[in-house]
Amino acid sequence: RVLAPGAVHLPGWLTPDRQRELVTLCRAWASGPVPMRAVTMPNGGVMSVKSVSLGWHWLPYRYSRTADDVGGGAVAPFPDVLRTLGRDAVTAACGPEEGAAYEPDAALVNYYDDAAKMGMHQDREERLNAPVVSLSLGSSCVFRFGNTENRNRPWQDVELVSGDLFVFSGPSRFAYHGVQKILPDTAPSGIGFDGRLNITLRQTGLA
Ligand code: MD5
Ligand code: FE
Repeated sequence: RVLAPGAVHLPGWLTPDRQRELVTLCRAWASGPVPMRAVTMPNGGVMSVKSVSLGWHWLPYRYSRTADDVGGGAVAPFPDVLRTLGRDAVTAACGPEEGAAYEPDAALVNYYDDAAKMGMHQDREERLNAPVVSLSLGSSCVFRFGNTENRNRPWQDVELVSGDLFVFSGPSRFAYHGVQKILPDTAPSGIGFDGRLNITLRQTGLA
């Protein structure tokens, strides 16, 4: 479960009930003030992943309180349910002291259809090295956990399954990573949607 120092994978951390509760919440967040949509990158490419943000709006290479790519709507507030979930997740992965200190203020909900992927990248828009919490729902994926130097080898390919928690902290916080492929027809029965959802919690260090 520890892939590298600070990179902790806890399979099946979310109970089936908790998974369904989060799917319901994601559905509501996806139709909030800023709808879930594919982000356009500065080079004009459109991401195959669709996303919606809470707390701070994620845009390529920056955070904003407004969705400047889709008409400037105000981002929905960061919900208490995710603050608590984030502390519980960091406690489970890193211990109670790190868990209690965790103050996530941004959530990014990513939706992958069976054809969507995410290329190798670092999450560097945050000003702090607080942990990133990743929760997977729906179909499994092949997640590529790389190194902190570049997007090339060495990497480890890990299957992330519905209910899995992954926490990236300390020396693994700024590792390169990506989603290589979605594994069709792998969602637990009763999850209530096709494809994969990933919720990440972050502490931006912004005010
Ligand atoms: C996903 N999302 O499955 C992943 C899970 C993203 C993104 O990559 O940027 O939306 S989060 C994986 C992650 C986050 C922060 C650091 C590291 C991995 N890491 O150091 O490997 O949709
Ligand atoms: Fe990322």
